[in-house]
Amino acid sequence: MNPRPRPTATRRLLSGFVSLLVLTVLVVVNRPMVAFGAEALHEFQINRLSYTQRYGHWSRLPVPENFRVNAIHAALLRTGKVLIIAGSGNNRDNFEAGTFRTVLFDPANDEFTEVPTPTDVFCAGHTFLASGKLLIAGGTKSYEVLEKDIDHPAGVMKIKNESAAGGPRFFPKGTRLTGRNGLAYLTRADVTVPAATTMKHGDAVMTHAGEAEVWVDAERAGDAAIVRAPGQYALAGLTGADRRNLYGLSDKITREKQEYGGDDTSYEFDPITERYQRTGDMVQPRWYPTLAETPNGDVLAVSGLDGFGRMLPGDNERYLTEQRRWVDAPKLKRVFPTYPALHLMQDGRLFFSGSNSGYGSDTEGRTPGLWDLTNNKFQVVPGLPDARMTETSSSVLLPPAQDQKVMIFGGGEIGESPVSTRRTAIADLDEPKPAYRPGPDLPQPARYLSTVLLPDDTVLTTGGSSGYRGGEYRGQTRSDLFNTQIYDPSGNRFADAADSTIGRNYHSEAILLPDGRVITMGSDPLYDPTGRNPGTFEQRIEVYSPPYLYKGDRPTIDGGPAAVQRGTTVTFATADAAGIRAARLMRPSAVTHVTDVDQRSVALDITTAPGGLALSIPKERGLVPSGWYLLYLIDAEGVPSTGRWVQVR
Ligand SMILES: [Cu+2]
Repeated sequence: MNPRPRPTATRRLLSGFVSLLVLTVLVVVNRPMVAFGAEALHEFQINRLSYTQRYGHWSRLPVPENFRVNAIHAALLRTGKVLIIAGSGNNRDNFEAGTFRTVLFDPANDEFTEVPTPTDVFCAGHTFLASGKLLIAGGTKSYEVLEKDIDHPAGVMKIKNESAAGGPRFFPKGTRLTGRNGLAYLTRADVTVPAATTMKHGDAVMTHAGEAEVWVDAERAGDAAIVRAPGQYALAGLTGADRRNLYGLSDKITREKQEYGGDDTSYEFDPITERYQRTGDMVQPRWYPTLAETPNGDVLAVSGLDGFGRMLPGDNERYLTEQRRWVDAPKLKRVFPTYPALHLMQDGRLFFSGSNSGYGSDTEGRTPGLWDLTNNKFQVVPGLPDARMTETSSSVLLPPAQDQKVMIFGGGEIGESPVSTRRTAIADLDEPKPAYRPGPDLPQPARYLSTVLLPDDTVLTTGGSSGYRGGEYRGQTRSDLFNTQIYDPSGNRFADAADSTIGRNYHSEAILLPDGRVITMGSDPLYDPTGRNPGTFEQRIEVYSPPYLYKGDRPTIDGGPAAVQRGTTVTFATADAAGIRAARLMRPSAVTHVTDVDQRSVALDITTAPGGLALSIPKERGLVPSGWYLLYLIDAEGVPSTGRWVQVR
């Protein structure tokens, strides 16, 4: 028998190619089966108890069609319901139609309800008051207008009134002003100009002109009506002395982009009636302000764009909670970028972590530091690595609040820059000369990372994207991050958690629910997955169950007071007293644009008491500001009870 000849190299190559071809055809034909198999295996793996005990578990929340909204703001009310605010939801059609949305989600029964929304609170600021009401101030008065859409040059006209005698003067929308160039400009809205005021300085009487600002648009389209120098404008229809006393002043009238304009409305959202209650208006209209609680229970509104889309030059204001009205805070003039993260510290100072979102000076007001509200002094906190990458970063007061450590996570360069960072850093503000020190890096560079304090003293970090608004990053068209990790301050390291299944970038939120789960919502990508068409707002909601929910029985809180005083010791009933390792008071989240200065976790000293545990409430207001908190008892395995609402006075 002749031995079979060895195939030539060419033949071998050819037969290998044929096998590969056959295999490829088989795989392609059966692709759905292969994919289905891989998916089923993945499903099986992520649902195993050994997996969920280590990494936790994500699930989708079924949201009825009519409750799907663009979640821009989220807060946990003391009823346990989640307030989800869209306002116009960054949608021009909604804005022009006056369609503003707010919904409530009750995690106890998965039910949604609609809340009437009186004005466009999109991009307002918010914080909880001692009463448990959510103060919501500012919002959107006008949408941006892009350069390409501007045919008629426009600008801000200041209308002056030099006369004290005639009282305030009203000019309807469409009032004409004529410039030295002989061209006409029309007011975009009604405007009332206050009368001049007079003041006596010795023998001399000083007159201070009244003034009001309004947008004007050139009557005529095209570049001819552009004005780039300050000038005076004559108001049509005036006679006699009015012609001298009333006039317009404008710095420039151009076809440049018009930014979003802020609103001055302010509300307290009542968790019991579930309605917005109007308060006094703000002194300044604000778009993208931060509302920061101060130790006496009043609130400071900081930064923002004004009614004409201009950065407020360090003008901040104070909400007098007792009087439900806003007043100017001229002694607290200080420049910050929009949505600055201002954390209330034990000594009553506000720590600006550096985190911010949106707009601001390139050079001024971006340095982290401690702001003393008693004298407007600012102590710089140095040492932040990647100091230019604080925009769209997030920061938290690490648990427990007594440690007085603030951690900053990720962030990007100013504006639409594609550059972002993996950096985290921690400032120990208890030190005499506090400074940032590097923390462990995030797995990927991240903007818009959601950071949520958990009852077991860890911090869940989830979502975000490496690129601007989920877009292009290092050659990839989309850059949403699905990896989730849990930071443990005691070991100063991240542990991997289960992957989320929905990308969350700009305009997304995550907050702790009373039962210890975390809800995530929102995301406003600039582009669709192809990177060529505009993106659509993400309206699906996910819920993450941390590993501690898979470790068996949870301790219970069986009874206790509904309200407690700072500096006192109070007894809560529990059958699990012997196994309890820690007790925490957690202030609920109120978050937008990854800015959440409300959430904090305060440690309570524990002693045994008949039928339960005696818990000591710290006495410092800067540590435990008045308000509603969730009380958690945590056992030796790190398993928390369900939160129980307690009002701290
Ligand atoms: Cu925004």
